[in-house]
Amino acid sequence: MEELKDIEALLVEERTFTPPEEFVERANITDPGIYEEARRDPERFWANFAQELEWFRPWKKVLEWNPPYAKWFVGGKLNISYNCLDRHVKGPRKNKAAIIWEGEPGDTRTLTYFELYREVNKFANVLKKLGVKKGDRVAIYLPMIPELPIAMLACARIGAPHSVVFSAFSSKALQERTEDSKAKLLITADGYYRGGKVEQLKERADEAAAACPSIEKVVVVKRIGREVPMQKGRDFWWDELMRDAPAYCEPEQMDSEDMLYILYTSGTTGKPKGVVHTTGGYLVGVYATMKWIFDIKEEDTFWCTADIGWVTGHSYIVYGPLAVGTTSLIYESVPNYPQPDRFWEIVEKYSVNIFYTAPTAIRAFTRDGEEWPNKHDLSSLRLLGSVGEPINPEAWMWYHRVIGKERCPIVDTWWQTETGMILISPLPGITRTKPGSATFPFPGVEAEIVDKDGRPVPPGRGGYLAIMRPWPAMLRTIYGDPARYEKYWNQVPGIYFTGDGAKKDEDGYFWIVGRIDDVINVSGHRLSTMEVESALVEHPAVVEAAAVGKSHPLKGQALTAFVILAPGYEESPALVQELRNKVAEVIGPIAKPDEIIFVPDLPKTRSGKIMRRILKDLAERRELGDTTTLRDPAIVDEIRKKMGY
Ligand code: 7RM
Repeated sequence: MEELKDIEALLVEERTFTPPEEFVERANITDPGIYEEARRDPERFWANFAQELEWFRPWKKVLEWNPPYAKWFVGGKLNISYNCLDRHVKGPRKNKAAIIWEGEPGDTRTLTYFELYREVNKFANVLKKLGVKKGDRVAIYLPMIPELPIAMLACARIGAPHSVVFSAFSSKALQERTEDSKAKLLITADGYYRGGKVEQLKERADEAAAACPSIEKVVVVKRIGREVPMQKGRDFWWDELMRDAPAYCEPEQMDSEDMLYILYTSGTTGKPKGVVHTTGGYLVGVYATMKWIFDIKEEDTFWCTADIGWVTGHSYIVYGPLAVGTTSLIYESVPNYPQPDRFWEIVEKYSVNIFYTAPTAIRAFTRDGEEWPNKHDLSSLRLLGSVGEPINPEAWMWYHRVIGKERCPIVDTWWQTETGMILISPLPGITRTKPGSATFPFPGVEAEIVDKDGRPVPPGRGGYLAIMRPWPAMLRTIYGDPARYEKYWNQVPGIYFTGDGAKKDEDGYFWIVGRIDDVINVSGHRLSTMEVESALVEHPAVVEAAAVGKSHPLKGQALTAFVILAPGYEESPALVQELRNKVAEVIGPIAKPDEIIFVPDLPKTRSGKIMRRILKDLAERRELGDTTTLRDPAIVDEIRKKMGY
């Protein structure tokens, strides 16, 4: 409970910002009465959104709740690709831009709804021809190119759950996820651009495919046009397959509860969890939040800067934006290539109206200086969003002033891979915001700050962030591991424990502090310290390792690893490099520890449990908490001296 004390100590921000009048005048939702209305009848509230979508067969029951298992829109039949494409192609959005894409070198592609519809239909036929059937899993290891959403929507069209693996993850990470999902097809590319360099994606994909017997075929997109190894009979070029694919593929009539996708996310153990999302509830959840939180208007261009390899990209680059029929911008690469104003150049070039990014990016921009955004016309922007980690009030104020020119509301949106949709956020036409607070649960969502017994704690007190009733886009299980799913709900039966610590202030605003478990958040990327530890011990020089998160001014959190060396190994800068590279190889470069500290032993309790709280104090170089329960308290002093504080 020590972490919960820190939460209470958090400063309360006094500044508040009311939605600007000209924003409220046109906002999609402005009646605060909606919160009460949704509370009185949440099922009707969600059903109203569901009615705006197209169902092949209507649902019989909105919610069936047998804790911890929920079914939404029971008996309903629909197809999410039909709702994202066919529904729009039938009307005036037919030739509206669905996707505007910009590559790192500055090449661009625009796909109208009709063009995207045709590509998705064709690729759905390609999948069928390659033997993919309803229920088969498809692994997608693609960079941020239009073929990624095309592949996802094609899978959804034929009812084959996709498992997208972030393209910056290593081949081992891809392998581990593919072994778990037992995907039969893998879709990848010849490479992609990152900071002026070409990433050799195909080679990484090959390593994983060679180790995964479930993979029968591999489809390769030409992004770069470089020579890559192609295995005869197994590997096929995307463009060649597409050439003679029929232009129409009948959408599969999916049950509301049929699986849409698996997305792996870090938990507290070394093994990532395959979060399972289904069709009907997920679509309703992302559709509703798109409409009300991002206040989408017909003429808007919406840009979410996340990678589609993370849930933010699934819900708010692909499914949410296309469900509401907006124009979704996709950019291939990093914010600072070739210069720190790349994002602002893109906002100006395409006249972006709604911009959704992560605090880590905002903090980097504040460092680069105001001159970069100030070079560009940002007057098209009308709404800003933040996601992935707590936004510190200073970054919030900078975002508000320098990017939003004090006219754009900011929506700080709290959610998780597991929640599928935003659950806590301002409604930009209603909510008076406070910098650093995600404000209130979305209507129909019941969130609380509770103690370990699930009892709400008074305002100002730190506690666990919990969701008190099911919501439509919630995860349905962990793929192949229902026990791990049940854990979310086991602490107090029927209550979903998020793993985050938070508090409410006197006005009922939610302040989310971050994880209270061993999950950390590096630059908005969710990682498990256990995964990093198991990567380190794969190196022969390492006997034991413990990794903890420490606060970092740009990344939010960074990793410090404490390592016990095997006999015969000496510490050296070269070894530090080797260990960092090992982590990059096993997980990906984002997981490299900032700091590796070689120690003779780790602080352990008498029962041999590593005391992470003390390691965190050490990593932060602060006063150490109680060390009396340690088996060998002297070890801590030794480590501290070594760290020079
Ligand atoms: C969408 C996403 C989830 C974890 C979550 C939090 C943290 C996300 C916010 C936030 C404070 C926010 N999915 N988090 N958004 N913390 N304010 N607005 O990030 O599964 O990758 O991570 O991220 O700790 O539990 S995720």
